[in-house]
Amino acid sequence: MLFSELKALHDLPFFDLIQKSRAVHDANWKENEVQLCTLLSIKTGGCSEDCSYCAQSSRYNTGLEVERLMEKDAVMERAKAARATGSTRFCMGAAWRGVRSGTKRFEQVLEIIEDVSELGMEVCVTLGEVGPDEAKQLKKAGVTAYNHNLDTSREHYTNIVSTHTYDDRLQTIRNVQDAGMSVCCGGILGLGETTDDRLKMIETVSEFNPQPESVPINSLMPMPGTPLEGTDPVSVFDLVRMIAVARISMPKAKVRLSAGRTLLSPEAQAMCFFAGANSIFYGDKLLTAANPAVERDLALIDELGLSAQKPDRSMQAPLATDDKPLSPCCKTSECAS
Ligand code: SAM
Ligand code: DTB
Ligand code: SF4
Repeated sequence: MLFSELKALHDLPFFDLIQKSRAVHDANWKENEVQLCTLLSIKTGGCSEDCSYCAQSSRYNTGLEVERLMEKDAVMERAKAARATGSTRFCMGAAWRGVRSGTKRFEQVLEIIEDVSELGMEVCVTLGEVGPDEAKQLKKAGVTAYNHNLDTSREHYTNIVSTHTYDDRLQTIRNVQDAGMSVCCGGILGLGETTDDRLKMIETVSEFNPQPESVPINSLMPMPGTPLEGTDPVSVFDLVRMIAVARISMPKAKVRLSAGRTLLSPEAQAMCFFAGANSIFYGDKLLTAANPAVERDLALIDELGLSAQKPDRSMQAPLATDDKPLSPCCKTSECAS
């Protein structure tokens, strides 16, 4: 959806906007379901990149202990525990700029994915940049979706990260889609961006062809020691508006109410679900930061009469439509399309 259309929606009176997004939600998501995704950081800290929101960048003194890639058995234990609490999607994250075929660590990750995908949950990974070969191997190993966020608008991105570019991010997304994997792509609110930056990010993501399978909307968790420590929290109404425009512009995508739920009351979360969010990160920890306790989430889900969405291991990636070009890629001269 184009920026001008998103802007017009966003600027509607609050109730008009959420009425519209609720109608789109009801037309596309008949059941009152919420997807429960559990995160695990399989490689924590020591990252070469300088993303100014991230506790895992080696550029900042965040007090985080750097850890090696987890052993497969330890990951399996955590995945089984997540399944036992009712989680339907297991998302493994690594603090890397990216991965390369033929390296030991990539081989290890592929082995982990192969085993985790036997457990019946959807398997998502977020490992940073991947090329066409890596993307194909990840799909073959059993990944159902690849998470790679754009995080903010192209214009604001350079204020947040200097070690890689927006085009690098787009190229990875395109590689993932070309390999036939579903893309999970969203952003963070609260990085000092304007409302227009937020809407530009939604424009870029919603204009992907095919659209993403899921769209995480994170609120910044201001991590001690990062340049964004001490940043003001995002207003609940701004968050709900962004969820609503994401729902309207990407009717079939799961819209995930992601990082930052510890800062939200149950009533604020209920408003997010009403506006079209239908997925959460579930489990006491995100990657390094806190998340609401499982018991509290289950109580909220029960209170609202929601139920957990079943996993779809045979999930087909959304299909591209013929009437518009495929998702953009890096646009450099070496790149053919
Ligand atoms: N290194 C990989 C990458 O950058 O794509 C994967 C891991 S990275 C931590 C995944 C995503 O977590 C980021 O793109 C960002 O959206 C989110 N994230 C990281 N730190 C955050 C924070 N402090 N608050 C909110 N979201 C955060
Ligand atoms: C996403 O959009 N949010 C998740 C997941 N994808 C990888 C990560 C949130 C991280 C929050 C900060 C932390 O735990 O360090
Ligand atoms: Fe590294 Fe990803 Fe954190 Fe950026 S967001 S510093 S790439 S782990």
